[in-house]
Amino acid sequence: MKNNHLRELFARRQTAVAGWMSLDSAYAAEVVGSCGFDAVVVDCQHGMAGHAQMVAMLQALSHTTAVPLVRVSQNNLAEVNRALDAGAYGIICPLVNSATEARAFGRACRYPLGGVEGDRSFGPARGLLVGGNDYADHANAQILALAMIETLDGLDAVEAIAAVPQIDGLFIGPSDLGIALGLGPGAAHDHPAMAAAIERIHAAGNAAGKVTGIWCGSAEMARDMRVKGLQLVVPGHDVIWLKAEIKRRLATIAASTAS
Ligand code: 3PY
Ligand code: MG
Repeated sequence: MKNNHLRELFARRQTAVAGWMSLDSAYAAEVVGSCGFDAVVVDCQHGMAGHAQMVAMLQALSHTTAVPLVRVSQNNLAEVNRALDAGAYGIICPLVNSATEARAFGRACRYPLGGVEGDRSFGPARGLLVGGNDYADHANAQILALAMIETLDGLDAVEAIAAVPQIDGLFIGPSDLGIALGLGPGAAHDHPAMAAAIERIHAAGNAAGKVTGIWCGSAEMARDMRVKGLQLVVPGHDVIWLKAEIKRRLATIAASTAS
């Protein structure tokens, strides 16, 4: 099976940088995947993509060097299986609130093979195409299962969640976590309560030998999180980048004077 490049980066203790798609466009995924990101996440929770568009976006990502990941809309065996069968090399699961929920999610990502406890059903239609004929032998070791910590319950249980064997890592959702902490969705990452929560989650990941990733609203936040040693950072999403560049261009033109 083709290696998961993210696992190679994590093993070398390098921080991976991922793009994030909220548009439901294969062409846009292809463009973002060609920009040099280590991975690209198709967001099926808050993004626009349904199943058919997600499949088309994973196909578009296949001829880029970015590892294709999917954020599913909920912790659901069928949805996780469909994204993996469509060729995702990793799943980000939102709103994981307990070790029990983390176990259900992690099991959804694993085949019950070789002593591994899993619930994944066999039928990796596109997984075989992108991974190779030996997909079943290696999928458990290659696929990444990242549990989102973004609620007070999740934060309280983070050490137990990180210890679940089927989970490869934690992924922080700062907007929901900011709301949970009473700071609102735009809370600064260096607000003391937010910084302490991020530190606790990162420490729990490290103690369990798991990676910790984080969604970031800006490149500056992603840079700061990389400096702190988080292993996966996401510097915003496609629509943020698009809007920012459109506004910048319009402002440049508006600042000019006609001669
Ligand atoms: C959050 O910040 O809550 C997220 O889920 C990031 O997409
Ligand atoms: Mg969230």
